[in-house]
Amino acid sequence: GLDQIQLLSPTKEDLPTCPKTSPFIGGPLKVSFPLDVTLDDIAQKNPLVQLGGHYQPPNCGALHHTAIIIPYWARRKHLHQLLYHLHPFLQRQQIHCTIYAVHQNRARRLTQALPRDTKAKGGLSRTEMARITQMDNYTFNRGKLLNVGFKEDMKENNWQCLYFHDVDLIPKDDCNIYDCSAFPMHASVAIDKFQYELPYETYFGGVMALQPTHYLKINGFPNNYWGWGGEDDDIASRIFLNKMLISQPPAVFGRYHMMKHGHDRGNKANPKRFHLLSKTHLRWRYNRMNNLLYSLLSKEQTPLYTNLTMHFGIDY
Ligand code: UD2
Ligand code: MN
Repeated sequence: GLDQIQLLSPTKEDLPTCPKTSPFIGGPLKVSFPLDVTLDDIAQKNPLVQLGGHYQPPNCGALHHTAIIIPYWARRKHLHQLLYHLHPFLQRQQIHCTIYAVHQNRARRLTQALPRDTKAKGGLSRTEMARITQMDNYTFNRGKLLNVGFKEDMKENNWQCLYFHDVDLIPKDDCNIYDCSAFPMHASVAIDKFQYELPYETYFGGVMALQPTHYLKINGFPNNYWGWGGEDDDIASRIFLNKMLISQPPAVFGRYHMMKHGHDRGNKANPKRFHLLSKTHLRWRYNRMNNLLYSLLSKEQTPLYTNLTMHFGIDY
């Protein structure tokens, strides 16, 4: 209600609320990529974006309060291109928002830093080795990054809507409004890489939007998917297990361009993902946001986004 909005934007209380449909949104977008765009260029083009990548419409009280959470690791070019497109897009939608890049600190492989004589003494057992490999923080963990993103940005603001957003997806239509609906939403339903179709029916990868209540109901995201794949299907299962449905924007609006990329180092397909997925119904209550082990190494407010860097511990 109105009280909540005033609480979220205390300085805007005498402004009229923004119209239901922003007058600035157009239709389909031509997505093109300027060469070598720098953060300074983007900041100059978006003078109303405040430190930390924060924005609220200057002339009306926003109807939507959305945090954008981007799991991120060594994709600087993609991040810059995404910021270049996303900031003006969100401004045209008159959304009050902050963009957070949740960055996994990539430690030097501990296995390389082991004392020289480890091998001489007979080496490590396979289990010890596996434990260390996980602990070295080298393998990417998208579920966990998203959990940290949720926890940290809710400390800053009472966000009503959370967009969990792959760094390489650019929205291609202004009518894909970045607000939330009654059910968790899968926004990236039509990606050019998949010929603008869902690759399979319960597919939930790319960009998803949840209200905090949805997130809490499903106990957050899984922390135990290391490497590529499966965590998005796990999240979809959690939603169904909690008797919610997944909503979608109309396919003509939910169009995205995926920037080209190969498989990243440290994000190999996780061979355990099918096994883990078969256990979601048993484990979703325990593997969750509450037993999330991490330390926040830094929180940096840059002109276009808030950067959260964390180091992971192991949890199960
Ligand atoms: C698909 C899903 C994605 C996720 C993933 C499996 C789509 C459109 N997306 O992505 O949501 O479920 O499968 O884990 O289907 N990242 C980095 N640095 C890395 C590795 C990953 O920043 O080194 C981040 C980045 O935001 C990236 C995301 O993780 O977009 C997903 O990784 P991906 O793009 O390599 O995998 P993809 O496209 O198969
Ligand atoms: Mn991708």
